[in-house]
Amino acid sequence: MTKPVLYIANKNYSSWSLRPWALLRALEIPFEERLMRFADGSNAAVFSAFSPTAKVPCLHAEGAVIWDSLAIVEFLAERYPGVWPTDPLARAWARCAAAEMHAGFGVLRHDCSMTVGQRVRLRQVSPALQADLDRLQSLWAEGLRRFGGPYLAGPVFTAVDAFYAPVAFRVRSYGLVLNVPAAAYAGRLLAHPVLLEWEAAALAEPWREPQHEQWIAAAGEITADFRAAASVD
Ligand SMILES: N[C@@H](CCC(=O)N[C@@H](CS)C(=O)NCC(=O)O)C(=O)O
Repeated sequence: MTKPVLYIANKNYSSWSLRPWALLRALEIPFEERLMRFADGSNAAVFSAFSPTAKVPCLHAEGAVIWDSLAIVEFLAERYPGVWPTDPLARAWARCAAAEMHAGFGVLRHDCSMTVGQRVRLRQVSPALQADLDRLQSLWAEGLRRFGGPYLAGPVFTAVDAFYAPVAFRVRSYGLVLNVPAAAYAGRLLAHPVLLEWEAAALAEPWREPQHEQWIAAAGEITADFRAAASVD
C-alpha cells in the first residue's frame, strides 16, 4: 500500500498543518510529507494543484483527497487506533474540544499568528483575546481534571492534543499569561518529542513570507528570532 501523502506549508507559520502532522508522527503512522512554501502573495497557483481550496494541510490517500484537518483526523481514526481516546465519554469530550479549536478561538488565532521561532511582546491583550484565553484555560482545566492528564483527554497524546499543539507555540512566542495548570500543559506539549521535531525543522527554515511576517510584526515588538538566517531564494 502506498503511504499517504500529507501536504503542509512552512513549519514556522502553518498552524493548521501542524495538527495532522503531529498526530501522524505521535502515532507513528507512516506518511510522506510534502512541504510547499507559502508564496509571497497568493498561494492559489501552486496549492490548487493538490488542494481544492488551495489550503494546507491536505492528505492524499487511497486515491482520495482530504482537504481539511478535522476530516483528515477522522479519516485516520477509521484506519488506525489511538487517534481518539478509547473511553467514549473522553472521546466525545475530545471531539468537542477539537471542534471548538477548529471553529473557534478566532481572536487568539488572529492576534497571535503562529511563529515557532520568534518571541513577541504583544502590544496589548485586548478583552476579546483575554476572553479566548479564559475559555482556553477553563477548557483545558476541565479536560485535565476529568480525564486525569497529563494530556487533555487522558494519559496519552491524542487528536485533541494535536489540535491544541499550535496554541502551545503561540503561548510561548507571545508570552501569553496562563494559570499554572494551563501553562504546565502547554509546557508538556512543547516538550513532546513530536513538537520538538517540528520546532527544530521550523527553526531551520530560511524562508520568510512577507504577509505572515507583517501579521507578526503588527502584533507587537519582536524581542527574539531564533530562526536560521533568511535566504533570498
Ligand atoms: N479548515 C482548513 C483550514 C486550512 C487553512 O486555513 N490553512 C492555511 C494554512 S495555516 C492556508 O493554507 N492558508 C493559505 C491561504 O489561505 O492561501 C483546515 O482545517 O485544514
